[in-house]
Amino acid sequence: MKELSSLQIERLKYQPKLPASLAGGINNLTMTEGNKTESVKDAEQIKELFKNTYGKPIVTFNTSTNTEASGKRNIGVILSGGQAPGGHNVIAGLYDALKQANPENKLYGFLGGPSGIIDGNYIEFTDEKINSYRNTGGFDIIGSGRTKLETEEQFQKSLKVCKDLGISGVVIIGGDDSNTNAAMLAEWFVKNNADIQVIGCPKTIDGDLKNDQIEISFGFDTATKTYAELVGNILRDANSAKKYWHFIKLMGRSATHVGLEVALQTQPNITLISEEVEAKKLSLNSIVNYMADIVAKRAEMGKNFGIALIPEGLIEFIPEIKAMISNLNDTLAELENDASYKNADENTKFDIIKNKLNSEDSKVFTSLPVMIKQQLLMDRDPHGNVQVSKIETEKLLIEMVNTKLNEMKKEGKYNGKFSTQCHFFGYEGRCAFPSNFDADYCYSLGYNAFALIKFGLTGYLSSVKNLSLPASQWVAGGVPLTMMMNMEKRHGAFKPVIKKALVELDGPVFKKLEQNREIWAYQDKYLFPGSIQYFGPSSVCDLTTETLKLENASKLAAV
Ligand code: FBP
Repeated sequence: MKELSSLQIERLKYQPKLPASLAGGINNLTMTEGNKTESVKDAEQIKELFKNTYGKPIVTFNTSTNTEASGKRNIGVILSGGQAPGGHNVIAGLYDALKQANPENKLYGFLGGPSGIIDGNYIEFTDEKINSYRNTGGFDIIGSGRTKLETEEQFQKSLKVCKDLGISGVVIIGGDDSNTNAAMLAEWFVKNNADIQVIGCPKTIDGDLKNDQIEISFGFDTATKTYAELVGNILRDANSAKKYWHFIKLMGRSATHVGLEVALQTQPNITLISEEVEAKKLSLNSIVNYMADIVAKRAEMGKNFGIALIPEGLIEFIPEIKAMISNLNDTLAELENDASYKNADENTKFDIIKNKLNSEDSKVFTSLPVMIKQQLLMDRDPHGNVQVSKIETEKLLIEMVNTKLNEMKKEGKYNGKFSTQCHFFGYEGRCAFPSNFDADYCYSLGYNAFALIKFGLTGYLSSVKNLSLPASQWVAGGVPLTMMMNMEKRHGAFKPVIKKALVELDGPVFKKLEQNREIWAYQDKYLFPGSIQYFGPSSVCDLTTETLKLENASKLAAV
């Protein structure tokens, strides 16, 4: 018997809430179809690439009084990409729905992410296994991975593995890249008459898999609450000791939803938003000047301390660096099989890159500190993304702000003390126990994924909406994956991918920061959210994020 903490024991007993439309039971559902759909962009190319799964309608479920028995089904499930709190509950919801539909149904879990379905590494879930993971964080029930499912060989192997196990439905739990995989696999299975459905579930702490139909990806709620607790604790420390500037980088590979949500929950002195940097075409120097100016003004007020939140993906949004990285990505793709580059020492590599980039990009690359150059040359992930979690932007900014302050000191414009601490909060929040919201949302997404399978759909993302209302009023259904796709350059070539949702600068969430940040910079209005609460009054335990509250309130106001 595994030893469990008191909280582990209590959380295993938590019964997640389902929307009323699903709570009547998996065999008592009706499905309503909406209008045919189009992809968000590049419709002609996406339609051509997804001939069999393009343009399907959005669907919603409701409870029906008729009971419809289900035939026997075997289903496979994959956890894909970065961990996000609640993944285990998606599997638990899927398992419960499938067993409720027919106790003879089987659920297989592919091990280690998408490579599990290719290589035939799997387990069969049992009551005992599922019951020991309910409402827990992490993806350790079957593990995860970032293999990109895209080649004919991978699809053929997956088909064989599914056929051998009698699997007729696969659920892929992942972010934008992993659900792109789901869309490709769904299309391939239909094209090859495989009779295997594929359904996706929206996961990522980054919160950038969202659109008009998907209000939020799971994990964002718990991860932001965890980071907000940590940032709140640091705010209190800074305000007590009054001697450090804390530069805190927060996860979120591209979008700054995490940074924005944490800022609203804690009200720090500086919050950088990548999307604003890009829209206003702010150079690295202008960002540094903005930060140094706040540090200097606070020093004049006798406050040689403060907190700055820095988005993980910032570097890719600074126009001159973004242009350089895009050129660098193509260059690295070209050099992929070049032995003289691969075997070269670091300085020679820098020189090769410098000479291959155009003169503007070459200048930018050369101007960066060695540490950042090294980090930019590291391997891309299998989806072609720069691994921004390994780029120490917080250190780069500390170094540059310090240099700027020294210049200001010489000019008599600054007379303070800039003593710093840097932090990176990412892995600290990705496997936390899911909040009640994520526990309920994830369980509902998994349960609903089986409903989509039961109604014969493929190439859909499980969707649960109306999330700022109590769970009983949530609306369950499905959205065609192709509806969210567009064409983007990856590894030097244009590929179909699910479009990432970035922070909208005219949206209510950013507006709230914009209206308050000048005050928060100088008058310390810090908030201390404390840790996630699982038991107690609903006003403390079931609260949704500021982002969801503000976005849904503004949608309602617009109706
Ligand atoms: P997903 O998009 O797969 O959900 O992962 C998001 C993320 O947590 C990013 O915030 C971060 O940049 C990245 O994963 C880190 O990846 P890794 O786990 O490979 O270090």
